[in-house]
Amino acid sequence: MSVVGIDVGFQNCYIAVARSGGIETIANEYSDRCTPAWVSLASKNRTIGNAAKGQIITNFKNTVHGFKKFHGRVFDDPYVQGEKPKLPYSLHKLASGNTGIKVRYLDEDKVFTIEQVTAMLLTKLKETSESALKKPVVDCVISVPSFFTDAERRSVMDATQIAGLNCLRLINDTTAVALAYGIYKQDLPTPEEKPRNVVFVDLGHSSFQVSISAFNKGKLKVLATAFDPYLGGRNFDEALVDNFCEEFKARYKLNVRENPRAILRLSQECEKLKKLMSANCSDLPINIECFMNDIDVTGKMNRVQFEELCAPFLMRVEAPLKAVMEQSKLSRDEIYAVEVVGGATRIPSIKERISKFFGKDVSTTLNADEAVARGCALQCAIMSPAFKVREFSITDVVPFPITLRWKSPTEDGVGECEVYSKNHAAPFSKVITFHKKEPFDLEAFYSLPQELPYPDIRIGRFSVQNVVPQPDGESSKVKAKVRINVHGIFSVSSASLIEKQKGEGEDVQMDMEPTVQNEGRPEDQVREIGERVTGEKQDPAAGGSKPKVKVKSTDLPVLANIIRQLDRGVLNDFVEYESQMIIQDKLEKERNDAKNAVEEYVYDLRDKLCGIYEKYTTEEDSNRLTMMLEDTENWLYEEGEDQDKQVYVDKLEDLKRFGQPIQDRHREQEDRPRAFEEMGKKI
Ligand code: ATP
Ligand code: K
Ligand code: MG
Repeated sequence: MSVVGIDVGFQNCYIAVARSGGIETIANEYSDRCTPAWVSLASKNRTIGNAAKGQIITNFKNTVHGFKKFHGRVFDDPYVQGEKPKLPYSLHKLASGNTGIKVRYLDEDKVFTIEQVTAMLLTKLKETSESALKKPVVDCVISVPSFFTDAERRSVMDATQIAGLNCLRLINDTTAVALAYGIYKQDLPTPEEKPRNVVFVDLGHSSFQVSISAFNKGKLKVLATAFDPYLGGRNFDEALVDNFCEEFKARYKLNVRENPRAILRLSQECEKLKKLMSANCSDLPINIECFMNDIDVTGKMNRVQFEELCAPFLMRVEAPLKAVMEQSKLSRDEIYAVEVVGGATRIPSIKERISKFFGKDVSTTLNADEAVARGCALQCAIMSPAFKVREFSITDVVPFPITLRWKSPTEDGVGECEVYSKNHAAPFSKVITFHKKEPFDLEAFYSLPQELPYPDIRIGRFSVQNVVPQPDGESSKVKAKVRINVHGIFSVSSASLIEKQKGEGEDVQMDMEPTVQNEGRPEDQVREIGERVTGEKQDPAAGGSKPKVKVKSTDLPVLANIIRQLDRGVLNDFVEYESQMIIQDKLEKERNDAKNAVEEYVYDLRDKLCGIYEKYTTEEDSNRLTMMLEDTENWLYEEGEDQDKQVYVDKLEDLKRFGQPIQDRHREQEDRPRAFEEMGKKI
């Protein structure tokens, strides 16, 4: 069984695996531990990761990047609409209203869902892990931003399924970092002692996340999370791009905005400049040759100017820090350390602001790029029975409060109950008791629209079916179990109809503590019952003595209608289609390899015919072969440019029929003296 952790970043993805020596981050075929979150579609295949990024200038309309935040979003979402003009590829409104991506693939116009695009990226990451581990990879843990909602998380889960992965847990970025921090610490307070509180800050390319975790030996509890989902390194790049667009307009009369290729090149150069400014205070140049209309452009900037330009973004650093402290109710001197990760925390002014806010230096003891992936791999190791690792329990939090609403025979016609408050422990299950005579719907939604990263507060509708009155016509007692699962996803996971069977002895069935909340209505008595869930294992914490009544419990079907979720049938089609695309890529690779083999043979043999093979062939044969090689070379550039694999294989065979005898004669000669030597040794 594989133990793999994947950090799927907006810009950069990292993979960590558990091996006998511990956790290590692995490199891809470019010896790069970072795989860019880029996917490029073409007429014969897809390229993903580093190779896709290389396509950006030549195939920009079909090279997709910056798509992470389209998960769970409708096309009309303000964020999606805001991104649209900035992207070199096209977005498309799907029939469901969700965001799709429109590209040319296999010479056809094709719309992919965001789940499919992320699945392509995951396929690449899966293959990279498989070649490092030299075995199939299925089980994994994947990170998501702590502010990802249900719709976003479900969408990522669907992507993992399309890619053939079994995601054991979607873990929040900062929680993965907390695990990577805590698991090796030998000096954590004992469970009886006051915990050690550590702040984790992750500023990536697209978002800013902060959390506080309380550590004791063998466990961590997230106390609070806060975020700015729209603040990241990309904002700084964009500010630089805007700045130079204006400057180049004034100085060179260039309308850069109208040229997507130029914008892409400028963005790349601006990102480089931004990184250089992190290490350098002085004026730094930006030079782009043949930028537009054959004009070379130059510009410069220094850190002071940069900070001035980016002041509106720098100012946004403090709010989440303040929010997380307020929620945790800790004072600053109760904070043991502030650990920063994420590429954009390398901007000196960001670090300064964080350190000024907490009144202490920030710690950079974790690898800023790899900590999330390492945390994911650690979580995967903990959950995998195949791997021995120190027990470490994680309690995460609910980022946005969740409310349930249902029809009720009260004056206002609705019953409502906030089932999860902000920062409620997760994963977590609760049981709510209703008194109903007929099937009913539970509408789940986020209670605080202003906190949500998008406008649609709905989560879904859960229909509790087959509810009937008691034989005496009274309401039946219905218990509905609501749950935030290990991925941070909400559901009404089950329901049952409880019939009391009077006078049939005693038995404890109600193993939970009733009455946290009681609306006091005759029909809908809402009772909230706490029940901790650790992973998949339930912890029957409640208990105690209760009135013992024999009860009969009948499971009721719950029909879930989830907002913005991919249709399950369609999801299965996508699983199938992804494997077809994988095969297509493999075939295309084989075809290319066969073509390259012909090309290599031509060059190699031609060289050797005038060199080491010269004396093993006649001049006539040599001339004839040279002609053949030249014809083949020309053919490769003309009608041989784009042929089936078999054509190349046959071509190579043709050439070898003439080349091989020469090669054999040469080898024979070469081997003869060596054979004598060997014999000599024996004697
Ligand atoms: P997200 O977490 O938002 O999904 P990500 O995980 O892909 O995004 P990271 O890899 O953590 O993001 O960080 C990438 C960002 O960090 C980019 O904006 C990059 O330009 C920036 N960055 C990396 N190194 C430096 C540096 N030395 N100075 C300034 N910025 C840097
Ligand atoms: K990353
Ligand atoms: Mg990240």
